[in-house]
Amino acid sequence: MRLALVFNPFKYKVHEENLRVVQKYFGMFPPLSLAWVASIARQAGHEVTIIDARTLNLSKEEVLDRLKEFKPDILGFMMTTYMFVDTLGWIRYLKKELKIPVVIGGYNLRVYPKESISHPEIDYGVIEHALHTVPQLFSALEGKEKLKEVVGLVYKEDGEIKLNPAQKVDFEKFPFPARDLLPNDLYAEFPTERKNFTVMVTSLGCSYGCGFCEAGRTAYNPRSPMTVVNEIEECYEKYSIREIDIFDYDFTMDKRRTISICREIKKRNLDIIWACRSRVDIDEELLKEMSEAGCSRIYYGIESGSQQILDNINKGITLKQVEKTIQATKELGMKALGFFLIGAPGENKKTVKQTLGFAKKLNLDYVQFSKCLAKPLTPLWKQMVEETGKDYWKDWILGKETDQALPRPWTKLSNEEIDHLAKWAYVAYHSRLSFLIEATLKVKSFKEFKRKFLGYLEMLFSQEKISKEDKGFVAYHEEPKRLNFYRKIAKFR
Ligand code: B12
Repeated sequence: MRLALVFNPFKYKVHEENLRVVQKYFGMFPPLSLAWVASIARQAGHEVTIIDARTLNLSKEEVLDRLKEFKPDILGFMMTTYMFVDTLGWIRYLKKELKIPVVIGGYNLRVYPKESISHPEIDYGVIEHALHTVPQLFSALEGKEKLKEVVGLVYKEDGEIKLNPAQKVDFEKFPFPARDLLPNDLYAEFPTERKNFTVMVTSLGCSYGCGFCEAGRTAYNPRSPMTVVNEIEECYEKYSIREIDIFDYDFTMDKRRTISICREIKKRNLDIIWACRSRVDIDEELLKEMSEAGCSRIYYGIESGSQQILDNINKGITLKQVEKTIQATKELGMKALGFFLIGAPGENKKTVKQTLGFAKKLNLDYVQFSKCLAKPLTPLWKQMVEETGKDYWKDWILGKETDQALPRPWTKLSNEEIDHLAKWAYVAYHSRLSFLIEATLKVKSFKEFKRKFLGYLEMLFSQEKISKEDKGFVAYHEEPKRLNFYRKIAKFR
């Protein structure tokens, strides 16, 4: 079979947790989920292409031209809950033109499998991982198996939507993502220092139970240190990658595994810098190993400067732990980023002030103030659905709901106040003279300076007062020249 995977651009949403300007400058990331699907399908003997229309800034028509050239038998898309409608628009257009089956997968399928494929343009849905499902589905489409035997599939038969439950997978068994199908030199994120840049995932799941997170209490499924470093080495050798952001929910969850990975990176002498996400309850021994292995940034889930709020969201950390870990991180020469929530359960103006004050005291290199949201599968969402009897996200997937800011019954702050406070926190944090001087001195290239300076100006002068729809939204691209080159090649190929 010939499979074409399309990663479509997505617009800013009013219901988003980030402010528009933050979303715009976030970065250009590789469509990693699709790269996993591609390598799994290839391993099973199929031909695959990935069209990263978001990064290449391709229109629907341009993607259609490329698809006509590739001549796929089946089209595939990755679905998140929030961008479902954008992707559905692309599916509608391409399906109408190409008239071939469409398969979707991605996180949203875990939450709303049947609703997701209820749209007539979508034929199949992979509920969880592609590892067993995709090879089996393709074999069924080739007439070698029956659809009812394909594990983890949701499909249509005799006018009915049928669901075959998924099987557990061993993440260790996944092949490396097919980065050879991606324009690796176009990717970057806001704090990137080196090129080429990529993202990696080395473990699935998280055993903690934070109230705002959908990954809470899901089975921890790590890849072995050797496999992780083999993938890093492949990135280094084959794709000239020199910076990696590890997107695991909590990369330091298993201290021994993390230390083994660090030691293996050092042993292989890979001149690579990397970033990861971590809880703050880790120790100096681990931080030292990470710093020696090239870790240059750690993104910490700090969430709040109020102990009461931390307890309300079941974070299981103390403000003292935060201070100690951030100080140790910085002393070891790594940059520290803090993720904060605005509008968490019990939040008021005073606790937001405490959060901003705490962030300033920590003097973090980067901060992100996200608006707390009842995301599907989170405890906050479960509570909201139970109390109101209404599931906004389900209706959104079914096309019955518009994009809107959702109620936050757990705080007395209004949505407008939360928008305003998030914006105020960003401006106040970044406008300190000491921060501006320090940040400028740490900048390593003109490109990095330009990106950060433009982002700062936009944050100051063109942020909307409250979040609103933005139909003309385009994500920031720091490589317009190279992008044009790729687009030209695409045209003449
Ligand atoms: C890397 C990443 C990104 C990258 C790349 C996205 C991509 N398409 O690969 C970037 C930064 C671009 C990104 C963007 C966004 N992301 Co993201 N992302 C991730 C992250 C950290 C890792 C994905 C990954 O590789 N996981 C490991 C692989 C093995 O698992 P997987 O992704 O689930 O993929 C498997 C299956 O789902 C399935 N599958 C997935 N897609 C497809 C497609 C087909 C055709 C098939 C057959 C199967 C299939 O097979 C895969 C292999 O087994 C996850 C969190 C996580 N740790 O998983 C969030 C996550 C998926 N992202 C999320 C969100 C919200 C977003 C954004 C909306 C954020 C934003 N505001 O911009 C956008 C939307 C992008 C879009 N087009 O919809 C949410 C989704 C929640 C939800 N309910 O839908 C997650 C779970 C993070 C979170 N905790 O909030 N993301």
